[in-house]
Amino acid sequence: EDHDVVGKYKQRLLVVANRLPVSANRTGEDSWSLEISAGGLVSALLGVKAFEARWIGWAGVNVPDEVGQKALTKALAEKRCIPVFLEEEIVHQYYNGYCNNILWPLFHYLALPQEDRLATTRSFQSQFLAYEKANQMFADVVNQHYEEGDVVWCHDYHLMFLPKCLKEHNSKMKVGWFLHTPFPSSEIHRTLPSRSELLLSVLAADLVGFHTYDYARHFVSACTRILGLEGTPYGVEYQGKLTRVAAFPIGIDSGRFIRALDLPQVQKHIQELQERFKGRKVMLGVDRLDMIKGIPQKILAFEKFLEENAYWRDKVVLLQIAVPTRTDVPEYQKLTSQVHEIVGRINGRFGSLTSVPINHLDRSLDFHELCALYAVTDVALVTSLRDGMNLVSYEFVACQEKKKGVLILSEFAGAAQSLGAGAILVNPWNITDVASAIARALNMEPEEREKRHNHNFLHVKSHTAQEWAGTFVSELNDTVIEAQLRTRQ
Ligand code: ADQ
Repeated sequence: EDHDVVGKYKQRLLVVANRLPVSANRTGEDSWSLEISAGGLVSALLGVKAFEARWIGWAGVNVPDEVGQKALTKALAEKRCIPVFLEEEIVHQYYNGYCNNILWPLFHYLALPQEDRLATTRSFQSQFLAYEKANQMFADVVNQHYEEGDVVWCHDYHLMFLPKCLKEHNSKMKVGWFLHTPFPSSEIHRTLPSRSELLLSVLAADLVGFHTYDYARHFVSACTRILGLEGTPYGVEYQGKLTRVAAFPIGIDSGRFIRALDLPQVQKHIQELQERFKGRKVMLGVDRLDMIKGIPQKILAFEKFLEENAYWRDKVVLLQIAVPTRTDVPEYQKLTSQVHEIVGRINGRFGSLTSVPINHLDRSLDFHELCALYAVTDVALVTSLRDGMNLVSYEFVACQEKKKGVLILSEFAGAAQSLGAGAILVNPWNITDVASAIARALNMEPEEREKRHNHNFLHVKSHTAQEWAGTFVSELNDTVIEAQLRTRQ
């Protein structure tokens, strides 16, 4: 299994991420049912045929007993997944606390709410200790399974401490780290009490990757200003070695979306949707319900548009699909009720007995429904306040070969760097700006729509997730070889 068709040895790739790409349900004392969740990362790595990938991560469930742990480990092995078991208290402090309450808002330039600020400052130290401890537990599992020659690819802000733990154990291990969120300006990173520890640990990796050149530059400035290290166009000099820092913009498995549009069940959904929204233009938002996605701002901008454009009131509908996440965090509960309140108010104000301007759903859609929805949309609205990349904008473009609809895209999403020329870029904080972008998109001439769509489609089709993963891993291999050559010289 570690050889390809011509019998050539395939390099093993250990992908370490906080969550395994499966959801696990316990069905008995020693039995589990597993479902693979087809996220972007999974399809990206499925496409990388040159490597033999294994996943290491937390299964998202608390398994305190040994019988359960053994059974889950065995079931996961069939899916090439290796679990890291985390106790409930660690999950609370490391995952809910340090990762989601501190790093996530900070990396997205979102301030903590006033009343929580002091509480967070107080719990900071214990949460950071839990973060280090959890990262060490991930490292222990990697070390157990590592074989010489493997490539270890660590993912995201949950595991910034991992490269250091791994290299301390085995300095020869090839270690890469990739951040899926933005890396903020060094002035923001400076406010973190553990600012230096995190940077030094990431620098232990051989290759450090970000979605955009700006994030990479912010990281290098943070190393220069906070640690006093020397930055070069290639990376950062640290302990006599160069840690390579570069941009690797992610993409999607565009073929999967394009092919899905021809499936009979997707065609059926498309017809139903077209029937349901006949005579009206469809505007679409698809987001995890998260502060960073700017959902209330988007809906307020839509309200402003309706206020100013009476003509469009019964001719347009906004479908906002917001899948709830982190539902046990009070901030997220507050956001849900805030969105419900605004939607209710606007529908009361502009709705009629037979139709409402906003259809808001608090759930996720399955892949086929999602593709159909993307295909019937006239205008997609992505108004993230900050977003590492934003794959929804890519998925929309992939499904628009027939319609050639318009993408309204936040200038604060990483995707603005790649799809900016085809999209209408907006500042999501300025609802007047977004409202006029909506008017412009709905009135856009077909020739201009086509030109803009073609630009974006070409990009989405040629910059795939598979290519992203392949480039990162081969660059990691090259970086290590170059470093070895340099030490020999
Ligand atoms: P996310 O913040 O989750 O990812 P995004 O890149 O848009 O954001 O990916 C979301 C994925 O979930 C998409 O594939 C989308 O189809 C799916 N999804 C979202 N809402 C859904 C719904 N209601 N129903 C069904 N599916 C839904 C993080 C970073 C991003 C970065 C990615 C990848 O925050 O900036 O682009 O990682 O690196």
